[in-house]
Amino acid sequence: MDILLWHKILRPYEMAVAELLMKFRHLKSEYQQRGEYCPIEQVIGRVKSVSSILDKMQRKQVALDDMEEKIEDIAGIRIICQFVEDIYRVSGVIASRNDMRVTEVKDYIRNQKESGYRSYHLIVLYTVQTLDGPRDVQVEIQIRTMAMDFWATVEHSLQYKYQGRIPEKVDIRLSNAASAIISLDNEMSSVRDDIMDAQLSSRLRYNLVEDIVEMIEKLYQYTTRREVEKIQDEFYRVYQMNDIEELIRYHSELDRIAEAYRIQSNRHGEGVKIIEN
Ligand code: 0O2
Repeated sequence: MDILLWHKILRPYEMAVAELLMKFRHLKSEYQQRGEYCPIEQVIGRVKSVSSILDKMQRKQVALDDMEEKIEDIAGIRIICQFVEDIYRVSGVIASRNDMRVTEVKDYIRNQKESGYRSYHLIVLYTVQTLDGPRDVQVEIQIRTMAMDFWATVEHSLQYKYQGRIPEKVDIRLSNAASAIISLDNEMSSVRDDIMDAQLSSRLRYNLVEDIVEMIEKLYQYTTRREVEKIQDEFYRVYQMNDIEELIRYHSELDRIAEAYRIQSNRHGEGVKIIEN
């Protein structure tokens, strides 16, 4: 039998997880910088431990030679969303990318598992560049709401504690909790528009203030201290009005002043434009 050099085998999976984590986190900040609603709440990733791989191989009767093909979640990314609708949006974004190829979809939301488990799984092929050349590795991407994640985490711990033989009364509780999670996700979806509005407006305020502060700092290099003081006082006055329309108006006014000095503020500008339309 060949000797398995586990760390060498797992290296490309580690690379895949690290790269994908970075890409999804970038995607998240792109939404935020544009001032658009971000369907991704949190992204985490892990490479399965050797013991967990061996357990799964034993459970599924997988031969060592077939491990990399049959154990599809050696590399795992988990994307947490606020709403069920966001899960399908994120899966659409993933399907449209050309740096990963979806090979399998398991929708445990529409087809809940008997255990009560709900989540949306994609298996993708992702290419990493190794010293030996390009390598395609399978990555499992789990997309779920915060509520689904809470349930899955608790259930996973109980499975571990009872070694897969959860007592009936605990099982009934888990099943009740799974139903409550469905109701919770449905309730949250029904106020999704209101929550999204509130989040966007708070993001817009954040972007505007960042932009304004940046423009004031740049203006300080071009105009007199007295002038900048006047501009800053006006900013604090407008800010205290707690009126987003006034803040947008002030931002445009400052933008015109900055333009006269040929100062460009583009760090958060995109977001401001999009929401003004
Ligand atoms: P771990 O320890 O989380 O890594 P398949 O042949 O496709 O049916 P497979 O490969 O197990 O079997 O795929 P599946 O069912 O999509 O499960 C993949 C992962 O989803 C699991 O990995 C779990 O992380 C999670 N999962 C699936 N079912 C459940 C469940 O009932 N409860 C919880 N808490 N998580 C679940 P692992 O390797 O089983 O576990």
